[in-house]
Amino acid sequence: MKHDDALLHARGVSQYVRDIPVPQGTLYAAPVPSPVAHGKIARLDTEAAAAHGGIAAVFTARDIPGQNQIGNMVLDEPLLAADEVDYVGQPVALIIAESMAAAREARALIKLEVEPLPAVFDPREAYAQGSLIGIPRTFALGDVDKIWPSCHIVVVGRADSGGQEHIYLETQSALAIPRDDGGMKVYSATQSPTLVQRIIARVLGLAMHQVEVDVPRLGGAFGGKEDQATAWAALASLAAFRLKRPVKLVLNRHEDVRWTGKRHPYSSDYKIGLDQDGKILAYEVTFYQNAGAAADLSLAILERTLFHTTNSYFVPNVRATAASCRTHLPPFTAFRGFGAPQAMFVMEAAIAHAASALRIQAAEIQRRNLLRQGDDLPYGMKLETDSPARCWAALDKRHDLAACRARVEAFNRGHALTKKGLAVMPVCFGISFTTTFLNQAASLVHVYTDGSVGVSTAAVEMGQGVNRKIRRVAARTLGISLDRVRMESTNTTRVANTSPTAASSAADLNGHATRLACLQILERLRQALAAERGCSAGEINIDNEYVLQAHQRLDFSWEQLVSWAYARRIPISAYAGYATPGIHFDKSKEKGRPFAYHAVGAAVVEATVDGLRGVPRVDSVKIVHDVGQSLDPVIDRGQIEGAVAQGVGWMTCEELIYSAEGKILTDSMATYKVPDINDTPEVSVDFLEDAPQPVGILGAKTVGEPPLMFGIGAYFAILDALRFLRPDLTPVFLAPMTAERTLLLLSR
Ligand code: LUZ
Ligand code: MOS
Repeated sequence: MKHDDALLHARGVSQYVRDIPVPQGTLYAAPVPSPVAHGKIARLDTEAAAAHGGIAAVFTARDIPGQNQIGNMVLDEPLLAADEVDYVGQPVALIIAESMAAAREARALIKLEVEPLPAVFDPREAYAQGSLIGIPRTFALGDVDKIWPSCHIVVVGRADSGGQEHIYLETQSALAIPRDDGGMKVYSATQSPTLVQRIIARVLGLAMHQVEVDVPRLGGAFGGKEDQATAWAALASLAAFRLKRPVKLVLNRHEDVRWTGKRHPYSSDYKIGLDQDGKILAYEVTFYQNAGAAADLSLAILERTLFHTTNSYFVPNVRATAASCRTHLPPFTAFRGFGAPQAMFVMEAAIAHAASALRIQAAEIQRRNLLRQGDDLPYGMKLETDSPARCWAALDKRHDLAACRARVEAFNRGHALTKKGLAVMPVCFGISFTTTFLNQAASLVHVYTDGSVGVSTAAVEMGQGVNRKIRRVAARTLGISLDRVRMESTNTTRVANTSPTAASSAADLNGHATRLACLQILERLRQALAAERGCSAGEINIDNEYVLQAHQRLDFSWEQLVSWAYARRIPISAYAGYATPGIHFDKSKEKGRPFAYHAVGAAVVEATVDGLRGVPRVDSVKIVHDVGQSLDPVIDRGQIEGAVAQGVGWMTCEELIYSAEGKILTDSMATYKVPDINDTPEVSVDFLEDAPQPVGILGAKTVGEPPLMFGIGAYFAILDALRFLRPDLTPVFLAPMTAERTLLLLSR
């Protein structure tokens, strides 16, 4: 089964926001970025630029009719800098021109003088200066302080992980078209149509019903368009509103990489205590999150870091503290995993450190401490599945971990300069938005009189296959063929108050809502037909495009049924909402049941290091993942493979480098290295057998984010190989483990 749009993509005819034919008179917008990381705007003179040929207007903060504020969770982010700039790349003005090239060219004519102020780029430094977003939070279980003295060993250390650029293929884009009544229709490449709508309304001083946001599809997002599509859509709308002409804004790759947020870099301190047998007794950790210059989603991401502090392990005594530190870099934002990968990296570092101190395999510690059903998690929830241990066992059965280890050691005995390494990486990821109220969705289902079906939901298709999954839900619920069902664009006038397509939840939430809407239509059809045939509604069913009565197929097709129903004035459209049941969280106690369920898996990662050149290579990632009863195994497999490549990239080759002035140097695909076809490892995926899921839609578990974290194993597999080359090496936990870093470690 293919992705819904596979044929369109392959033929190059799929329309992204930038491909939508623009109305006549469309203008183009180019933001003017701040050249310095922190400073006071002393002079901003736009006259020369505005007078230039082909330039329609130049806007600054003074031209904003509503509020100059695009903050979502915290109101700390201007659309256009007014008095002060807080990071290199922050928009200070907007040039509108007849062509994109003219708009970009005119940037050179803007006279911007900034009096520099001290800037901070390191989260620990920001923390020391008291530059925080919100107040630090602590999750605790048991009492770590009481336990340290009774531990057989206690190790302390530091672990740092770098940021990660999303490299969605489609860069940030928006097309704003003024409506005749003063409102605005906006095509936006966003995961959060309602957020874009709300912020545009705020910036323009309009009611939300005057702003319509439509999302045809995204060319990838990975979290980068959860909060950060907003600014570009709002800028285009500002210009369209002022000039009463359509305005298009599309960032090029350099601009996108320079100006937009990325995964948060973290710096963390850990302390872990174990008994003689490798049982973890206590774990204490402090996370310093580099939030960048504005809150964006940092506090929600910080919260998910805390939720995933101990990953797949049961630790009876835990104290985890996390601080969001404000620095002068572009605001960091959501990225697949949303703070959980950063936490899991630290936990694995602590385990690797303890393993080397205890002189046992890390995998031994991992296995002995895997969460079991009923175990307490540090946030008040008990684990409701035995999948961590079952996935580990299935992985061991499928790939024989002891044999893998023996094979690696045999290879290493036979090779002096090239060494292999191995790491197992279990993942246990909570499913639901941690912000409980976001766990809702809605669906609008229209059945047309020819039997075809159109479905609108809050879900945004970004290549992850959510459209196909929801189509499957509708087709299965109605008893008709998949071809009958079409997914419409995501549009705020058809489905309002959308939660972002995020948190791996879109198929779950919107699938449930679609099922409920389809059931309404089905029930009306059954009632009407039962009345006509003098039977009970329960006897009527639709299966395989035909109506059944008491399991007997009638000579009455779906198509005949719907036109029959329409002629009897039975409504064949329905709207339904869905809210995840049974979830809650009390922030005053940091306890609750925040997740509907946990997504679980385990992987074994193998790597090879060339000891002479220092080049690491991740050879394979072999996975057993619990997807429940997959809604679409091919899509799930694709999601897992892509996530692994992204996780491995984050841990090995993707490195963000900034100048001392806070300017990103790795601002192109030539300098920022993502895994390509040659260095993506072999990925093998098996689904856990007999893994039903009562909460997910039609028994399926979600796959979006969790498999990214299998990639963390790549770091530890390389570290393992390095220890064969340099047995005296003290383990360092500083990701990514690039070729440069590997070489430096080997040569020091
Ligand atoms: N976005 C969000 C997310 O707003 N809340 C979440 O809990 C979340 N989790 C993962 C990815 N995006
Ligand atoms: Mo996300 S990190 O937008 O699910």
